[in-house]
Amino acid sequence: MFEKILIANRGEIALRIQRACRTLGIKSVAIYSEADKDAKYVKIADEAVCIGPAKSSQSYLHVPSIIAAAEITNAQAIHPGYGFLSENAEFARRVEGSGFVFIGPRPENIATMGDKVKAKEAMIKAGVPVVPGSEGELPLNDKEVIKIARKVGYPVIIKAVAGGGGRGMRVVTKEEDLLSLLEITRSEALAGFGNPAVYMERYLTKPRHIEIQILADEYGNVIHLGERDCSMQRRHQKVIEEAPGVGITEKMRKTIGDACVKACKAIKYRGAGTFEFLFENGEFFFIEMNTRVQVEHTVTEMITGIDIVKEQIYIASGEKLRYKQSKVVFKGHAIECRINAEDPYTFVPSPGKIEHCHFAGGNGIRIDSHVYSGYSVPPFYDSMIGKIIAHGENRTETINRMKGALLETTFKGIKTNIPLHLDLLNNHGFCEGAQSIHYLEHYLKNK
Ligand code: MV4
Repeated sequence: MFEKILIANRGEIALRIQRACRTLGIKSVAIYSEADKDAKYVKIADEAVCIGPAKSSQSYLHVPSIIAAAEITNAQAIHPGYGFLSENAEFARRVEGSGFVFIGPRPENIATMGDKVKAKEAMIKAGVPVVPGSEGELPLNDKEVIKIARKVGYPVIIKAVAGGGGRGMRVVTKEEDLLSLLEITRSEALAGFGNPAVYMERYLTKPRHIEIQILADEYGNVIHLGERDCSMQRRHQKVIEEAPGVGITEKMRKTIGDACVKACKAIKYRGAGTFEFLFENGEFFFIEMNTRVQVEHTVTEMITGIDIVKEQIYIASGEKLRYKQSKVVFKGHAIECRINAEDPYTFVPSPGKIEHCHFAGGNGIRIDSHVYSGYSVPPFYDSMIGKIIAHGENRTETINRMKGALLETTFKGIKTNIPLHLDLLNNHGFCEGAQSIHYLEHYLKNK
């Protein structure tokens, strides 16, 4: 096992990884930008290294500074968290090339999944159901593209091969619009990702976003930890996530989970990973794979009792997977509310000094947050300041617990989206469950 790990991230996930290191008795190194010097996890870190100014490109994305911090502190491994460099294959290669262990997948797997066409091809080969669409990237010949779209059937969606997470996509409802929207998507892809290649899929009009968490070790052992429903989103930012998914039967979970396990074995995947699916009319369609720990990993942890970050560290240290599939049992229901420093109705960010704050507690409530009374939320990064996770015997009990936790929680000095969460948890449609990815945006429009 490692003696010291460098945490190449900030905010609540830096604290989350620091906690996992303490659990395992591993020393950890916090890196921080000048804007994060007052973060509590920095102050209580075993060691902390300032790696640059507030701007991410000069700190949390600045590879030489991060590698240098690992060298001067004698860290053995680097955990990238989520966002920033977590899905950058070149970073993973440079970490390993500098003699450190990258706590994550093999660089080749990160690169494959970063190319959405290659990712889909790998899934088709492994028997995972994908959204029907073009075979690979679209040709440059307009007539060919028109033919492909007719075959796929309208509405279609054009996506950037190098995109993902909702960036660089266009829905086309009729043939007249196809070529102009194709051109726009290609030039945006080139400008945004340096790669103009695009592909096409049939556009699913009312899907849910269901994702499967997997864990894989170095030796080809793989398990799945069931699904999460992440359909409650606004502008591709998830707001509430839950596990298990309402209406996802044991049989469906086993079928799709086993398919993901088989795919991991086929591509020799290692580490934690998530398969994203669109779920419509009882069918799963693969869209993307995330090769990192995700914000919403917590709901899976609550219902399985498995510490995903701890397992990432065990896997990276070369241990055999410590759980067999038959030992993974799902207990109760969990919901996560992402707490953002923002206006709950306009969504305008609300950074600044937290004059005072108080978080909920009690049975079945978990708080993952790095903020405290007197802390100033810097304006340079994501507005998420923490997560409240509720766990209960069933979904109703979990919703009730979460409402209590939101009522107990107070923030003075900054605005948060807690009022929005309370509105949603009292909303009939939310309480019914199994809503599509468009539900929250429609709800907000009608309010
Ligand atoms: C789609 C889709 C409908 N049909 N693909 C958006 C994020 C990216 N991961 C894929 N996305 C979508 N792909 C087909 N063929 C609808 C979306 C989509 C979406 C997906 C998941 C969560 C939220 C979403 C919000 C809008 C659109």
